Amino acid sequence: MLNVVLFGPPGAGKGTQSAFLVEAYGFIHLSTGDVFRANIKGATPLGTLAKSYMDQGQLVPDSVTIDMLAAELAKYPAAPGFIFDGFPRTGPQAEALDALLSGMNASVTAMLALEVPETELKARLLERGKTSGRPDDADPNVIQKRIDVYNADTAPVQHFYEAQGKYIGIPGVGSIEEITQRLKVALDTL
Ligand code: B4P
Repeated sequence: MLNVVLFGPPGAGKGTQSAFLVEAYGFIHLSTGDVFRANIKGATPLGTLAKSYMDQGQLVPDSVTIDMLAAELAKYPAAPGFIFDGFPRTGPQAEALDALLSGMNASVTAMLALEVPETELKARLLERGKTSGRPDDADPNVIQKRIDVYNADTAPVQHFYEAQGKYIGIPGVGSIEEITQRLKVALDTL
């Protein structure tokens, strides 16, 4: 069972690439951003809480995010493998994921990290903001905040997986198809 963390800054293409990898490998796709947005759409208490952080470009608190991820994982006791998109984003989330998978007699196989320069990230997110209806893509200040939070809180998670020999960097600039191909080459070595 392959369990892959797809990592990278906001706008790196995690959600975009996950869709192709699910199609090719049959992973269960768990995107914390998607679950939060579904809760916002459904006007649940979790959605109201998450929105107050997401609209400011902040991370949703660890306790809330970890409990939500645990509940999502529990829905798939017989999964063929997971692709984690947007999780973990902090050290405590990375530790929680190891513990949760260990409880399922499983582990993270690898972290595939999409590497994209900041100028490209900003351009992609602003472009998506024209049509996505996502408040966190519409405001350049919020985009900058998301990138700053990534650099401060999320980028260090790379070291957690490097220490386990599980980090694989993937150049994330190029056509969407080219990047899918790079990810598949990396996955096929696992
Ligand atoms: P996410 O939903 O994870 O979103 P993201 O970081 O914006 O995006 P992603 O990298 O998936 O970008 P995409 O493929 O869409 O997070 C949103 C918010 O939720 C966070 O800021 C946080 O508040 C909260 N949250 C989520 N998880 C959390 C957690 N674990 N803990 C705490 N809070 C959490 O690509 C972006 C754009 O680029 C698209 O328009 C796409 O078409 C384009 N694009 C993709 N690949 C391209 C390419 N190769 N060339 C050109 N454009 C490309």
